[in-house]
Amino acid sequence: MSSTAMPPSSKPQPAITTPMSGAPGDVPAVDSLAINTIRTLSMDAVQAAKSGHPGTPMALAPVAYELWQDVLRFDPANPRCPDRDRFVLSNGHASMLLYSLIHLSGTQRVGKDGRPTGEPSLRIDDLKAFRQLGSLCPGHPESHLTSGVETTTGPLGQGLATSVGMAMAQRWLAARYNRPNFDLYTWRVWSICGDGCMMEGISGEAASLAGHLRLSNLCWIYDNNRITIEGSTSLAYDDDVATRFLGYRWNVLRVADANDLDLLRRAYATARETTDRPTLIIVDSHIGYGAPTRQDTSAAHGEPLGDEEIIGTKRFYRWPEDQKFLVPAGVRERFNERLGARGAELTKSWNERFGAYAKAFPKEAEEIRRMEARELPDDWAADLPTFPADAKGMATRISNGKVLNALAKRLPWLIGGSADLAPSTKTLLGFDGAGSFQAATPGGRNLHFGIREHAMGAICNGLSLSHVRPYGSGFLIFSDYMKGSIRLSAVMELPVVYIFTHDSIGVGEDGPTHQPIEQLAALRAMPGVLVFRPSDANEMTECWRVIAPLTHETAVLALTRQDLPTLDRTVFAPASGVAKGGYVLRDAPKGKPDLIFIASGSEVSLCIAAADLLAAQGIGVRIVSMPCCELFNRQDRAYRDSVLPPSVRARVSVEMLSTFGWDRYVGIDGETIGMTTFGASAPLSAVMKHFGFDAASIAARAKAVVERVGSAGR
Ligand SMILES: Cc1ncc(C[n+]2csc(CCOP(=O)(O)OP(=O)(O)O)c2C)c(N)n1
Ligand SMILES: [Mg+2]
Repeated sequence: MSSTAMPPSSKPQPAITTPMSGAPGDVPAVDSLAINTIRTLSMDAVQAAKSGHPGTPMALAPVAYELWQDVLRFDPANPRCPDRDRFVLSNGHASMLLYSLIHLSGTQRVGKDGRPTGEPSLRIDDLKAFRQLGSLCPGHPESHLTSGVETTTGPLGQGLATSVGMAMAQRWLAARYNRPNFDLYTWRVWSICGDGCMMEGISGEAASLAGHLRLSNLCWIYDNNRITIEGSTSLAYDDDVATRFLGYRWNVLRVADANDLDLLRRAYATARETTDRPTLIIVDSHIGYGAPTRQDTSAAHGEPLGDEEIIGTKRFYRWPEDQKFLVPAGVRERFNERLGARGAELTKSWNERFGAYAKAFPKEAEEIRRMEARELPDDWAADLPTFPADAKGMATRISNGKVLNALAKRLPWLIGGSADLAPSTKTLLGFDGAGSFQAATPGGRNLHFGIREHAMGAICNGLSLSHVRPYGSGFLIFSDYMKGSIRLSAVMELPVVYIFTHDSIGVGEDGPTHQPIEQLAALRAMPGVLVFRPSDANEMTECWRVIAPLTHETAVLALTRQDLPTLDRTVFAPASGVAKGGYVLRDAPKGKPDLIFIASGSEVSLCIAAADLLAAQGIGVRIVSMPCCELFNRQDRAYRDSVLPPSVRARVSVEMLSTFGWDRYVGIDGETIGMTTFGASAPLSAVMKHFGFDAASIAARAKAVVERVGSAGR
């Protein structure tokens, strides 16, 4: 199919109510007016901000308009209706497209409880404040900020992968909660994306999984404009995208002209009618559509058009050239008439469906209510295990598996899996009925992400945005592969749980490529993330006691491959100290300690052994277990000082990872024992000995600190 011919730059200026320029067929005048309103709002906002991306909203206005007005089941008056269709703008730089739609549709602002507040989500003044400090229209859409934005996008490809998580959530929720004659969950997911999203590897990972899972509730709309920042895509991109997606087992459609509402409508209908696979619609468009000199150029991508170009473009749209942020009469009403009317039906039908459901299935309805509110079942902690003291003990990956299973039995919407490492990460839910999530069994609670870490993170985000409680697991070293997704969990304030095992050079034989060094420090540096590294099985349980109730924070667990002793809590302090992030695990036998060891995870038991050696030499040691630095930092000064008294300056931190970040705890006189190089491939004990992680070496270094700091420092 061929594209429409391009507009000449010097058209006469007819009246504002004429049909949309360049649109084939009969587009009602009011619809062309609405489409051009989206375009001009986008141009004006970017110009006012002196920054942003005008060209893509201009090109995609008809694509998104047709989708929202004719297809999307979304109620602007109730934007969190649980059974709404999800719209994801994966090319987040085109944010003004979404903001314009949210504004024109009269989408309501919702409160923390998800209920409409009676206020509009975005007023015209918010659009005028695009990209300004504190604005509800930030540079890229942020879901925790702006009602109507389903997910934060901007890092290209993330939105697409997140949309797969949303589609999986629909499948899972439908399988668990729908009943004959009670189709509670029926939503579809529509995502718009560009060349950048297509080029990023994460979209390939996600598309591959979506194809495998036959997610026919998913449709991606690819803006095939052949332009990215550096210029034509011919610089770096020759994929035959259609063939690629056919290979992923998707249905592939083409719309040769982004202005052809009729073709778009038919493509959307085909996507909806396709029941055995996801759909990709490849839409040819012209970035900066209508701009006299910038159309089809990368100059339309990421900078304001400039006053002169805007005048020329408005002339082409037959728009009053001197008006800014103009919303002609009839446009908002048109949204009410179409999207709004359908949306009201959606809310009404949901309320009726859910009301009747609640009568027939009160237990399930109560589950849904709690899930939507991010509340836990009353008895969620009933089966959490306590582990008896055991010198051999078990790896924290093993104890985590036990705690996770105990929790999952009581928290039915806790679902998750691994990037092909469940036998190693021990995250499989093994109880009867847990099942495996597959196309034919979408109620399964064990997800198989395949070897796709980056997409796994984004899919977890999509699941979490849909209010199921997800976890994803893998090796700590490969957290690097999914950092972009983890970061977005935190930015969106989502309580996703990442379970990373093989958390140190203790991995042994696999060697430096598999031995994390700087990964934990990087995760700890991320705002909004709580990083837990428990030191034994009982701390493991306590970690989950903190993690399960989280509603707005992302959690990371760093767990060992190797066994760790289960401490005798009649000798050591209770593991409930985990809730404070760090606590005195064992104090010096009498009075003020000569030395404080601060450690996490596997190094805690190492410090106990070193402390015993030092005790024999008359050095009194306090051992502080620090499973979660972020929680410890939140405690008041009195508590922190009680754990790390300022007067005790001989302090040694021990972690078989980067020492980065420990200085703040050991202070100027202390010492950080950790890794400053990559690891080595050898059996565990040889690696530990080689890098000085044995009790005798640690004790010797700690003793030197005590001697150096001396009595003056105490
Ligand atoms: C992961 C990632 N890398 C780089 C960028 C910076 N970036 C923003 S838009 C863009 C080009 C995108 O091209 P395309 O998706 O074709 O968008 P269009 O210009 O057609 O709207 C780039 C490289 C980004 N946002 N995310
Ligand atoms: Mg492009």
